[in-house]
Amino acid sequence: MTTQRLFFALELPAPLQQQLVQWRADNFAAEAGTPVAAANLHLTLAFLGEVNRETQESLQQLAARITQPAFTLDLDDAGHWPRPGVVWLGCRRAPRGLLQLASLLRAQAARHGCAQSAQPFHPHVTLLRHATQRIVLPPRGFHWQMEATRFALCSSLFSRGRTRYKTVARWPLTSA
Ligand code: 2AM
Repeated sequence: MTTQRLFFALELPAPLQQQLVQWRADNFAAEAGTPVAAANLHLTLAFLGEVNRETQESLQQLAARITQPAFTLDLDDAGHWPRPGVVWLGCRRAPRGLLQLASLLRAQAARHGCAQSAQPFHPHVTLLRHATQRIVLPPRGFHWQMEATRFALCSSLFSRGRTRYKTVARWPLTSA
């Protein structure tokens, strides 16, 4: 049976992706790690792994029934996880709406056999991969704000040495 590697995510608006790429170039040395392509910058809500068509359709139906309010996300934190080699941007205070949405999607995924990490959910946008050496993080004071008005199901494809993310479906969050 054919499967796709899928995850639920918040997409970042293209202008924000460009701002983050510029900030990354200004603040990290080229040898710090492998930069994630601008179009691939996103915040994962729930990772599903390899999913067959039937499971995908069930999870899409459940996603379409979610009624959660839109929320504001402040990207004002950064960190380095040396073991997976990830440099990330995140929020000092994750909005409750984000945590609720991720928690719901992760629970639905788990009920459909998509194993969820035992680690607590730490919302983040991965900026660099293969960042296993010591990293000097930029001083605090950076801050980007975005309105999360929708969420998406994305697929991850690896071909010709590159990872590409493609949006499979999107659903709106309700306006306040
Ligand atoms: P990362 O950015 O922290 O690596 C697509 O691969 C997205 O799913 C990425 O945002 C990635 O998170 C996340 N992801 C990949 N494998 C994962 C896993 N085993 N558990 C949780 N998230 C994962």
